[in-house]
Amino acid sequence: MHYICQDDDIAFGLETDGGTAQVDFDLPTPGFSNTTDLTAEIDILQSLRITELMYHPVAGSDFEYLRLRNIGTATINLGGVRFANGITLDLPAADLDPATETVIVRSPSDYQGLYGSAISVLGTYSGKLDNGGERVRLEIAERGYGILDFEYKDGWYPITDGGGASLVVADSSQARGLWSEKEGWMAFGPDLGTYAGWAVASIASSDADAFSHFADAERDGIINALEFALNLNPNVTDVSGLPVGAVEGDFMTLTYTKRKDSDAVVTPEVSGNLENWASGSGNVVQTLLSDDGVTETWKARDLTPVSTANMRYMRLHVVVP
Ligand SMILES: [Ca+2]
Ligand SMILES: [Ca+2]
Ligand SMILES: [Ca+2]
Repeated sequence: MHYICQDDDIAFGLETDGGTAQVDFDLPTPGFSNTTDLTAEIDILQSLRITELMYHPVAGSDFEYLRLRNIGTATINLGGVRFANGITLDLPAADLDPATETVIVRSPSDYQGLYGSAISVLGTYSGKLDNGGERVRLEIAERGYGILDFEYKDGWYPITDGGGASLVVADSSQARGLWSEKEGWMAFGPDLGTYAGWAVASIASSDADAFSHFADAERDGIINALEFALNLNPNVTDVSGLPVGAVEGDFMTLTYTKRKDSDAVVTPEVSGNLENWASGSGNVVQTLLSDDGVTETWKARDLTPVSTANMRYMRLHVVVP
């Protein structure tokens, strides 16, 4: 008897065999008595959710990951749960406690090299998350019950399509149908004001070593920390955007562009002997030349006249946490 549209993957039947109460079942029960104990399956179905998809990392598919969360109140065991479409993986028989997350990845070493080990890696999947979007199915293998079955799209949030951001579910307790809708997801961008966020979003390399502060993968002599602080490009040899020194009238100047709103600290310093360096208002005066919202360009001027000194030098002191 059908009198309303049913939800996907929700069966409808008599609460007890031979009874009269009619209820929605969280699990269909073909071949079983309606009183079969499917508590474990129901817990998984109601509690296990995909909460993040990094399907198109800047650095290449080895840096993909998919985050899972137990949104329920009971510990669930993931044995018998599998990814059956898009990527394939039989999850190991590990427990996932309530409000706990884990990730599955394409390459554990690359994942941990770039993102760290704050979230444990549960398993390594085969295949890739298609950069153009595709259907992903998470199911209870033995019974074929769909936990989540959805199609994500690269066009929902272009910044997730190789722009450094991932797809994160808007609300992990939302209706399962929302996994297939743009409204069910948000773009989660890295914090470009931190070195780690900038590196994840900016460095196009499949080599985990390329992400360190001191790496210089494209060999332009500028280490990543400086590429970050001065808003340069870590993937190409920079020919413009570098600090420029000059003598204006009787004073040395150094004009430089730096990233705004970052935790890098860029300080112009002056010296007469390359040994003792000074900074601050008694030694250097700075003028803001331009601000485009992302970067600021400053001109620093040495307060010691060139004509009164044997030698004058200027440099930028850069600290990147
Ligand atoms: Ca991909
Ligand atoms: Ca470089
Ligand atoms: Ca560069």
